[in-house]
Amino acid sequence: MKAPFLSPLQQKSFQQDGYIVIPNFKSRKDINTLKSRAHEIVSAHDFEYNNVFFASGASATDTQNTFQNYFLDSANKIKCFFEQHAFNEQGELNQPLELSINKVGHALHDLDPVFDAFSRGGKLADLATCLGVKHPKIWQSMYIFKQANIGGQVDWYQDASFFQTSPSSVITFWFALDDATQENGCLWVERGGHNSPLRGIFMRQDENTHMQEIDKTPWPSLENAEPLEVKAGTLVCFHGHLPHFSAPNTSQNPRHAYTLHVTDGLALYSHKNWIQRDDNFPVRGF
Ligand SMILES: O=C(O)CCC(=O)C(=O)O
Repeated sequence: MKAPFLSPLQQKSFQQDGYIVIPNFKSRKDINTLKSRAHEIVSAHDFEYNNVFFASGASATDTQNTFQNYFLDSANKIKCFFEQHAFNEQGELNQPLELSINKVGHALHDLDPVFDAFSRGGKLADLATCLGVKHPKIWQSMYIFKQANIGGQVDWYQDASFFQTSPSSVITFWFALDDATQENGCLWVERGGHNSPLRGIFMRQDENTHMQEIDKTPWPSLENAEPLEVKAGTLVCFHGHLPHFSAPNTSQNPRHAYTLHVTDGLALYSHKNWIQRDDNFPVRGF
């Protein structure tokens, strides 16, 4: 019989800590292939929306609505999002386009063959089994650039807020594509924090979304946060209730990462989650 991908000790540490760090999961070649493809996608992207977004005269409400529609429309497509600090006051880019993108999402894994190949395979399927996911369903993918100098902060949150299932089942697969350090904005986690309650639910109602507070448990203090400084090629898997954040990138180096959000098909997927699929575009596993 084939040995499980994770040893019993590793499985236990995932259950205790709420996350696991697996170095050398992806090869340099795999990473370079993904990076090149991301570059091609950004170069070929239609940025008309962003011209609208930053056109002078657009009211804050118009801007917010345009962004909201663009965001919701990206659920099952491939769309690019700018870094918040990419533009000057005139709405012009401060740096070249390819150094201005915050992320690409959210269905790369199903719509692009290169991303599909990176996101699937026996190794990932075996790993998911070891993490307790019996019927993996990949709902979302994001290529996160965390650009040098302008890569923005991601505040504390829990991924189960966005992917509710009953019982809770979402696990995040976070692939480091560059060495991640405290300077370039590595992930920070609260070890064991997956045992804390879910603080909020990201709700979609028609064309509106909001984060509804469901529990007042405060976010961890920095003293209880652990930086995950990892090498390119490392895979970090974490539980949907694990509080995590990433600080701004204040360095000269980008911190690219690729993430998959995966639930168990045996759990009931909420119809309120912002990403939904139907028979024309079914959710698939590894
Ligand atoms: O890579 C980051 O900076 C944050 C990513 C993240 O929190 C996630 O994908 O859940």
